[in-house]
Amino acid sequence: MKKAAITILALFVSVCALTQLCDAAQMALKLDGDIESYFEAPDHSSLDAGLGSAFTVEAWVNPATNLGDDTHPNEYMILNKEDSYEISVRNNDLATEGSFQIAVQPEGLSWEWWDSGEIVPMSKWTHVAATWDGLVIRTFVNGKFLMSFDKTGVDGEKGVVKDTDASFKAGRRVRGGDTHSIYKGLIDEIRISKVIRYTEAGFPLPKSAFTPDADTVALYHFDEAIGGVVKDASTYANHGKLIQNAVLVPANTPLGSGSTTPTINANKTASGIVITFTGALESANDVKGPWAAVQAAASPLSVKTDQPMRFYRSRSQ
Ligand SMILES: [Ca+2]
Ligand SMILES: [Ca+2]
Repeated sequence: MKKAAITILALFVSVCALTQLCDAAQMALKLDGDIESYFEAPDHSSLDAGLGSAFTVEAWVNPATNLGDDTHPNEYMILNKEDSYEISVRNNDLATEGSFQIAVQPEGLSWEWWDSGEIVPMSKWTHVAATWDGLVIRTFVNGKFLMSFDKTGVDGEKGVVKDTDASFKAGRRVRGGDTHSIYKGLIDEIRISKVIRYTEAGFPLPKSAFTPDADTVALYHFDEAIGGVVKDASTYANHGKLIQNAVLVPANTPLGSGSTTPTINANKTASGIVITFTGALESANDVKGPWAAVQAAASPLSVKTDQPMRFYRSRSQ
């Protein structure tokens, strides 16, 4: 039976490898609300000055809480470029669920929060977005236009985003002390664009991950971190880091039109193993391959142990 045990182990190893190579699982940024953990990318002109007078900021969020408490007197930060722009789940009353809000700081003026009036519910995925065209902020929750606010530059002229050296953060800001604004829950698919993507007509909810275009200055899928680095999918390479306990976890972000991660499992029987799988089954003599499709394989597949060791993996179809 030793041979069977080795086969089972190899099976699991190859499943993990395949998940990374072929079928990036849907993952999201998870923050537990501790004061040291967040996501951060260095300042770059594309994230503030380069936006000029037009941007769209958006993300999928799934807050673990949206109620204020003693350490969260008013807001849970989704993303923040301090003194330039930020969006949050925010309220001014400890007994009231937070709503989607945005602050913009044009050159020469000060911060100001604007409340879309729409609650961002707990334990549920919600798409939030806001645009600014130098004159007016527009807010959207789940594709629905909510409110607009006049936010011009100095003297009512078209404003430009203030340029600072602050890093870009998801999950917290720096202003207001250590515990200020720490987000608790999941954040996914953050996109910053140097263009107005949405109008007051509203828009259909994105059903898959975004593909970067020429106007995308940052796009974080949060599906993979290598050495704690989450890559920016845009051409601007605003890669960021998971700080302290910030992690990526498997998530059910509703971006499901992509390929489904296949599953494979094995159980010992008296004469060998039974492989159950979804997707297409492949096998190889060596874990490095070459891999070949197992012809006419249907799940569950019985494999006897009185034959040379083989490795099995499943691939999405
Ligand atoms: Ca993701
Ligand atoms: Ca800057």
